[in-house]
Amino acid sequence: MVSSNIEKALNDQVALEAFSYFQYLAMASWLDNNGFEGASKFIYNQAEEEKMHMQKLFFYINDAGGFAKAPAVPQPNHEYASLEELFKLILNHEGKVSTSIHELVNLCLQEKDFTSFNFLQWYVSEQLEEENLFRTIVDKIKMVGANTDGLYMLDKDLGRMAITPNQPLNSDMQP
Ligand code: OFO
Repeated sequence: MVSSNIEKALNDQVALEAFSYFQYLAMASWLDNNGFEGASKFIYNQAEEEKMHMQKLFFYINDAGGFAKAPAVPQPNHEYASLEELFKLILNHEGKVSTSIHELVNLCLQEKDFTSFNFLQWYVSEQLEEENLFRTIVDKIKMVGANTDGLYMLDKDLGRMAITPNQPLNSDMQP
């Protein structure tokens, strides 16, 4: 059975994953409204992944004898200066999510809650993948710069990744 400390920390993580879901939904909408159809599909897909992360934690809390609580979620940002800014914000946000997961794992070790520790290993790996994925995308966006042909191809590439999520960016970006 989870301690009250760990129950609270897990519920806080539910809230952070829920915020990620709504933040990515807002970003996907901005992308859709600004001509980035492929990137929009990709980020809608990521939003769905965040919802799954939230639900997986939510169900675990009750399975482990705690009480999962549906969180209040802060208003996400709706406006972005550019594709580059948006993806840099995601990379930064995922870094914060990783820190939060690592603190949670550390708490489990301190309290010798090896069941929750084991459960959270999936999130540790998932965060490594996500940070790596978004770092690659930010690097590609920087590489393309203001080249409109390059941006067009990158957007198409991101759209294809929405169909097969979390695949490495392939390099057929040249027209
Ligand atoms: Fe991408 O944050 Fe969930 O875990």
